[in-house]
Amino acid sequence: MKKLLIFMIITLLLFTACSKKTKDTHLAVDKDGKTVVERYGKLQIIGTNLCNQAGEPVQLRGMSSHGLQWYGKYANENVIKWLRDDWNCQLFRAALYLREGGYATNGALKPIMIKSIEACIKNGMYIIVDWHVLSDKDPLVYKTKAIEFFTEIAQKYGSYPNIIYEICNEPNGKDVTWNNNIKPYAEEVIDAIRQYDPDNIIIVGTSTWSQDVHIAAQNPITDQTNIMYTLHFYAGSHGEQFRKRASDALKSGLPIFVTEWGTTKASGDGGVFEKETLEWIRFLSANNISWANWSVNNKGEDSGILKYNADKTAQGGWQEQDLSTSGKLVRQILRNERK
Ligand code: IDC
Repeated sequence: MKKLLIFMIITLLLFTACSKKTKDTHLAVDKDGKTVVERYGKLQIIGTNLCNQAGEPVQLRGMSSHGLQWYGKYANENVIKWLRDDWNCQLFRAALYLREGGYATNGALKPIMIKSIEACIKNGMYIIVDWHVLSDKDPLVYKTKAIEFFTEIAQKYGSYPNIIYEICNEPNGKDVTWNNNIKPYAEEVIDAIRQYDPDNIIIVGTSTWSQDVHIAAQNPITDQTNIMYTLHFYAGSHGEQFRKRASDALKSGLPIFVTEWGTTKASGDGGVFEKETLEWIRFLSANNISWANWSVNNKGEDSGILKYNADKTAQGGWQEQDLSTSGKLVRQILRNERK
């Protein structure tokens, strides 16, 4: 009888400890008011896992901005705080395009990036500083600019645990390969960052719009720590084949971060694929893969979280009727209301 009682007490204690852990998971701010950065601190990679300062695996989830040159108005403190408090976002990704009116020709976008970084630091969120290689295809095209930019960011903010560098969003084009273009670019940019920031996480894009983690896995970056690799998917266009790639890459030792995914087709439009989205979400959770959803805008495209023209002043405080179908679904996922 006594043994049974002891057994029951131990089981109860273990259960309470475990459920506490589960409850804390995915909270942007916990019940004691502690932000995710206060709880997790400096991130690190152990094996293929993104881990907190204490070495425990964590999964971070949040929203990506749209291109800062178009919807940079949402990259402000009110919206970021709203995403933390109402959407339960632990991270924000600020997408600095180079082309299409981006940073290559518009230096005024840097202060918007800085504003996003400072808002995340103030609100205890992680921030992905995204160098949005896309229509430029080959990251080497803007290598010098990238080194200059990331050196400055690392110098100013490298001592904050909040910063995550994404040095190359989606290299693409048949002549743009991991071995000849992306890896050499990444090695130089990483060296530049590491002069000032020895340890925050750096995420490297992969070829074919960050779909080729299997290729990066064959020739990963060595002699560096806290490096991750990007896999992007859009639930209406990519499914099982990509999940298999991700599983295989993890098995071969490659740490993966889904820095961008959408509920729609790869065009960012074409309807919301709820069932396929939830399949992905379960896969990402089961594998502790962190993610950011594309994106915060009111352009009227299906992957945008706001309805066309909602919240024109970009201050957050959105009500249900302001949100698009994708916005409602992603908010529920982030709030742990859908799994
Ligand atoms: C798309 C935007 C769209 C914009 C276009 C410009 O949703 O409004 O006109 O960029 O290039 C990506 C890219 C991301 C794309 C997104 C959807 O990283 O920049 O945004 N996507 O097409 N990769 C796969 C899909």
